[in-house]
Amino acid sequence: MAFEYAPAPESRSVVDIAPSYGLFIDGEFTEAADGKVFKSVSPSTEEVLSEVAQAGEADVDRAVKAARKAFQSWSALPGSERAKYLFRIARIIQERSRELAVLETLDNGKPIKETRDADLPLVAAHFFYYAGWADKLDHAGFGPSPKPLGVAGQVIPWNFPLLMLAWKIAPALATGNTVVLKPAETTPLSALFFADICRQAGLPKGVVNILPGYGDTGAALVAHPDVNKVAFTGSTAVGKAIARQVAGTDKKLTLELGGKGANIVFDDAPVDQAVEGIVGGIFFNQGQVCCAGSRLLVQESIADELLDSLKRRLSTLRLGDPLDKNTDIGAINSAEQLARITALVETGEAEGAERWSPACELPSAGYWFAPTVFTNVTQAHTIARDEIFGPVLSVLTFRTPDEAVAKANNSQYGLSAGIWTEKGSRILAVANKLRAGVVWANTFNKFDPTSPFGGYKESGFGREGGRHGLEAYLNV
Ligand code: TXE
Repeated sequence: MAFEYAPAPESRSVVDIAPSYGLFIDGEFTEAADGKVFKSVSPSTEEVLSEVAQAGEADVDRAVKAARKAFQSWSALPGSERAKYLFRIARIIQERSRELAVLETLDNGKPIKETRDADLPLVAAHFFYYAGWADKLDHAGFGPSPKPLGVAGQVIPWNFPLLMLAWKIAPALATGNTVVLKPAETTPLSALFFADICRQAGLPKGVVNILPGYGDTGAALVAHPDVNKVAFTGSTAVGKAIARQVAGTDKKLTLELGGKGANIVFDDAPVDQAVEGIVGGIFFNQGQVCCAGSRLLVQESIADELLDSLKRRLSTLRLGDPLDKNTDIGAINSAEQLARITALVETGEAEGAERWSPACELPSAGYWFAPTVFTNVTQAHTIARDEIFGPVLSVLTFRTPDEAVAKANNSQYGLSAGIWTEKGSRILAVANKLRAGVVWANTFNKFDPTSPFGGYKESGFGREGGRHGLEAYLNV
């Protein structure tokens, strides 16, 4: 989209970032027992934003004990009372959404346009939605008086820090559980800001505890004997390790893991609309989205025309300062993620796929990757199979609907898919054959708290969102 004017960038002075943050345990910010800290860095500038306490085993134990103690009174509250807290949290998120959007953009690197218009409204919507369930659990179809599980240990990734927190915390609290949550090591700040919102909302102490740290903190939380429920979103490798860790215990588990979504464009699709959907499908959040449409399957007869339009459209995208309201493509979240993307793209070239990017200048500091399209891709190529988790689209072609379905399903993953066609009957026929938890038709990457989200195959199990999302936190 071409812009006719350039409004001033959103200023980082909108939000106060403290030079250091503690762990949030039992309603208080506190140092780690062993005094360890780590730095949170802005991926668009490599500037240190803040120093954050790093939780160790002793802190995990303290937080789980606080959550256990709080569980007694929190779970005994009438649902209507728990709802009031959730509504209050949702309202404060709305009131402070400018601060939160800027903070999230600084810590994550994603464009302010996205945090402002997608992440933050969805975060608030999630708390409103589950607040509405808190006093209706007896009528949710789970039988009489479903009971909360106890203490939920939740581990989240860095691609949607606050939204993943909302997906985990809102249903847990609505159902009467208490929470210990570990944010990702590269994006702890919005979770700590949320801790402050819990205080502002008067949430009883210990109901929500936030423990920044690395993978070992997450592993200690998962291993804690007094955690009743583990909810994880992250890589398939770590998800499998957690499943092994939890096996043989009585902990309930939900896993939301990687994906390799197919965006299927039939020859009768409206090309301009499809191009927008393809761009949003893979370049939203720099492609660091588990349900990204990272494989474009286009019907052979329109492949040339569609690719021409797509390349023209990609040439208009603006990459750069994520705080600039005109920016479409922000920074990659970390040096590690940039290295993973770069390695997979090099593999794609080495295996013979054809690489294309629009002309674009990358800033000298920070972690950046230009939007990239691979053509001449076959199903044997690594870039057609592995999750890249970056702004990289692999294009394959097909001739018949059956071939499209077979190619789309030829994946270890099964999280998302998209279908572009004018024919309603084809949408239904194809959608029913796709082994994916979410199938969009003539749109992509649309989210709603009422809608359950989750995977088939190695994309994980359990559903988050909607009525189904309650089940993961209840004994029914
Ligand atoms: O994931 P990790 P990373 C995919 C994506 C990406 C790759 C690696 O393909 O390129 O994973 O990303 C915590 N026990 N996704 O390394 O390590 C960790 O601290 C408990 C898809 O960032 O899985 C962080 O909080 N916790 C994905 C969280 O797990 C552990 C989103 C995710 O980190 C742990 C992110 C352990 N042993 C990456 N080890 C999606 N589904 O959206 C790490 N963690």
